[in-house]
Amino acid sequence: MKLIQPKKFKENQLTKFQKLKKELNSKELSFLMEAHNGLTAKIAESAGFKGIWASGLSISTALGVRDNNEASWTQILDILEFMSDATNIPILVDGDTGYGNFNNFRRLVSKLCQRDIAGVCIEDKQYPKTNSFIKKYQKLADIDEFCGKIKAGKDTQKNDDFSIVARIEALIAGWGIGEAIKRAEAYYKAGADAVLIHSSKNNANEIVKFNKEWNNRCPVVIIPTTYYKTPTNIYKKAGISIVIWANHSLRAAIKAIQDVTAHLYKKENLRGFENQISDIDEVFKIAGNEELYQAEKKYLSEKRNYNAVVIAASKGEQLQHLTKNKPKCMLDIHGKPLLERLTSTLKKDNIGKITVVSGYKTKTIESELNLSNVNIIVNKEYNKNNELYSLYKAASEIKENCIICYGDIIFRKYILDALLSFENDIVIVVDALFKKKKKDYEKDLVICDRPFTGNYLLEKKPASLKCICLDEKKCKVDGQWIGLIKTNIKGSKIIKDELKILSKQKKFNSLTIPDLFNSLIKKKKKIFVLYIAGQWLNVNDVFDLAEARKVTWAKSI
Ligand code: SPV
Ligand code: MG
Repeated sequence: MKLIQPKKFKENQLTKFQKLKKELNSKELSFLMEAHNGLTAKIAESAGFKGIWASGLSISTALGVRDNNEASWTQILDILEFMSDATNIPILVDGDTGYGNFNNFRRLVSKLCQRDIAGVCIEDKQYPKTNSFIKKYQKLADIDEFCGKIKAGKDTQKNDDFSIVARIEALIAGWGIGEAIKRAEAYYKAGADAVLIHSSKNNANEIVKFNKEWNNRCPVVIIPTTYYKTPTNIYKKAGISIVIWANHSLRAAIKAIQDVTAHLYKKENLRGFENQISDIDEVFKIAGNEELYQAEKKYLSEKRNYNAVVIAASKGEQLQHLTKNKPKCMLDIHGKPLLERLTSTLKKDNIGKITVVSGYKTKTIESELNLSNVNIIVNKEYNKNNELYSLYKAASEIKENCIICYGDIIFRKYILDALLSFENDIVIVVDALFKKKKKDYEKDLVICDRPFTGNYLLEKKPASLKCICLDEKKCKVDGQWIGLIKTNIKGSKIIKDELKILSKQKKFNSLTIPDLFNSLIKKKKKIFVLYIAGQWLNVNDVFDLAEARKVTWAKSI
């Protein structure tokens, strides 16, 4: 009898077909872990298993049907495709009895090869199959008919290294070792790459006996579901090639799901059970969210990767009784809080994560703002410090590409679009048509290296900031900073580093964002300017509020 000569494979360059072949033919004992969907396949791979058993019993059960070929083979194929796509280790699929005669099996084999499934195991029983552990008469297939099936499969396989494992049910059906060997011999001759000898005994005696007689004529696979206590050594000594843990993911899942379901049903609360289930981060980790995040950075337009930090801690003293119960950012503008209009403008431009630094009456923000994609950081001492301190509270969120803005402004979306199109490290938005008014507390007036040209669509090179927070009467002002900043990765770091330095100063609690700008300018850091001509507003007092409620564009943002 010809002995199988293991093929020499170059490690790391193996196809899934070759990987399974290698495990079947190697002298080492290896293990396949059951999986029944993409998730369990991934878990088997990350645990270190060299291959997966796509169990018919488990896939059927997970689909809510019986292991009697109730799920069609194409439905199983769809599941296998998910499992194969999710992993890099080979899958040996439980092909039951081959879903019909040789002809049906041929079609299965060619589809499995197309889907990168490394091998199939078929059992010598009749269609529709019955699970081997169901204690009823198990009718075996005719040997010649089964051999024809194996031959048809081997002739059809589109990949030379695809494996067909012939499963012998003679011991299950009570026909004894003699019949099992006879069948093994016939199947091997018909072209099977390995045989699987199945047993439902609670010890490995008949398996060991079979192997002794079989004497390694071709690789042998076993499924120790009932004789699971057998020490691995016995299999090694018997010369077994692969051990399959055939249903253990499914059984573990059933128990775990039953437990948490019962707990939730009874207690109507997860408390006390949280450590017995995976946390959501684990779910994202298994799903591979990190890869998507990296891919988004590579393939999506820049603006999708923006974070935003919105400074909305102050009460708005000038608004007097209007801000008795809510911060000014929550004042109603055409039926929606101002902050809702601001955050929805940000969301419309796909700003991924918005962090609002609240202070005064945080609860109103929490209860009245749509919090999807919005995270709130509370500056509890908002009345003892100034806006730079609020920004500092959210320093960890100033990362990568970031929008930083005051919480009491709204602006038309094209302003944000234009800002996001700048590639410079730090860019601020300056209104060149600011009204020469007005109030003592009006600030953020700026001088730039050149004035607004009046034709901002054609401005190729952005202006840059020379200084901010000036006394308008003393010098010629180019505009008013509207409270909106954009940074890229480098700009975010520059701002964060400067915040750290300024936070060490005694007067830090009194500092404003313009102080941060001036400090950066002193250090020769460039702050670029996007000039705009109106189409934004802030709400500092009742006059501003009245204007905001008058402006019609505010309704549509
Ligand atoms: C399966 O996992 O579906 C099998 C193995 O066929 S067993 O259920 O142990 O027969
Ligand atoms: Mg099965």
